[in-house]
Amino acid sequence: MISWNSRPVSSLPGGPPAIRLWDSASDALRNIPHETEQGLYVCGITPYDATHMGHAATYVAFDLLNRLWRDAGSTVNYVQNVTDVDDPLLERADATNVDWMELAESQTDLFRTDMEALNVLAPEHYVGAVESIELIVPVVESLLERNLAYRVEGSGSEPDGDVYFSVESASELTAEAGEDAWKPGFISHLQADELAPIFAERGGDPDRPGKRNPLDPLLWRVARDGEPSWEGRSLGAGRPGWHIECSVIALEHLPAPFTVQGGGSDLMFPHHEMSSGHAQVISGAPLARHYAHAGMVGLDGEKMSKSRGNLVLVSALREAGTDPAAIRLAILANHYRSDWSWTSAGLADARVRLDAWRSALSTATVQSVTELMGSIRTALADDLDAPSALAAVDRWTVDTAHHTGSDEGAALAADVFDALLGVRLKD
Ligand code: 5CA
Ligand code: ZN
Repeated sequence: MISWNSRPVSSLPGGPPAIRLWDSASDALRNIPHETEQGLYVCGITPYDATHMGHAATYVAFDLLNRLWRDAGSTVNYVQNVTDVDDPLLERADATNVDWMELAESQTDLFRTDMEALNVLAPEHYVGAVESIELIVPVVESLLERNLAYRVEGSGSEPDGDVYFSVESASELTAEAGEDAWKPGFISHLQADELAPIFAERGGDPDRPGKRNPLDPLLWRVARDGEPSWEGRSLGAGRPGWHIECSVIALEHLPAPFTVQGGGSDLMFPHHEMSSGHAQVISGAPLARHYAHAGMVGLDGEKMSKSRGNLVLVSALREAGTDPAAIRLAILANHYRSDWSWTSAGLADARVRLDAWRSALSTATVQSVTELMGSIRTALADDLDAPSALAAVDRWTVDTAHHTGSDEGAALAADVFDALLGVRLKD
């Protein structure tokens, strides 16, 4: 699938200190060792109501990591998927009486435009679920052959043949991996009795008759009338489950284990736990070394989501004339791991801040900007602490207010804000 266009990133003198990032699986800050190539997989959108501020915040968070790694001299292999066929997308298409493919294409297009406007660097590989089905089918066949998956008989209106992943068989197989043994709960740290209700809320079907374990997730859904389906060789016609999509796409483009698997905190369980479980039994290695999650963005105290209908869309703000750099600054004023609410006051503060930064360019000297660059790098290397980085820039605008700036200072400042924070002060 085509991705979007990234603006070129200027390379800056020097580089950041050692990078630390919160790892949800170990529930601790962990050093990310320097590597010539870093691998990043961030779960992409299900394209039916893009791009709300929660999506935007998650992709801006991982964009900071991408930019910081590049600043450290690494190349970054960034992979992102598009869940361009799944139940919620089909349900929305049905409810609004539009063709599901047109809905997916138009929403993916809108997302690309929003990402470009927000100056989010494009992934190296932007991959749809539909275009990956031919890779997914043999993987599910092999899981069946290895008894890590099984077919469920039909009951009621459900046909025979849906394929499920056995969490128990996968846990047993990986048990000898010691610390790396896989089991549900390893990222989310949810207790055993909390898993099934959350699984049900997030697309799982714990009560489906015939399953060996309520938490077993769907790998292949055989064709139903009125639903799209694809040729599935020995699986029969159907479509893939959600988690296997991300496992197969990640393994196709990244070596296991790659550096960071990312997404919003709503994906820890079941999505990231199941997709890494699939990947671990497929490849024999854990999927990633770190699991990083962005907090949930709400509106007036509620999680922002399509189902609640309380969305603030990037495209609507852009159409109303909002500078995308101000949207980005409003996001960056919150630490990526915190849950926070989008407010018009936050956006108004970001506009004031952006104006102040723009005015300060005329007072920038190479020396003051070089010091500021060090502070921004230190803040970002400490678990992507953007609010501290923004505070350092604010202090710099005040401290240098009476300086006589230089063209070189102004150019360096613009490059620093763009390369490290993705905030463009000039076009
Ligand atoms: N297609 C799947 C991932 S494979 C999916 O979750 N799609 S999504 O459109 O629902 O979300 C896209 C990304 O935005 C995910 O990383 C998700 O965790 C994140 N996200 C969704 N809602 C919010 C929110 N309210 N706040 C922050 N991030 C969010
Ligand atoms: Zn995913």
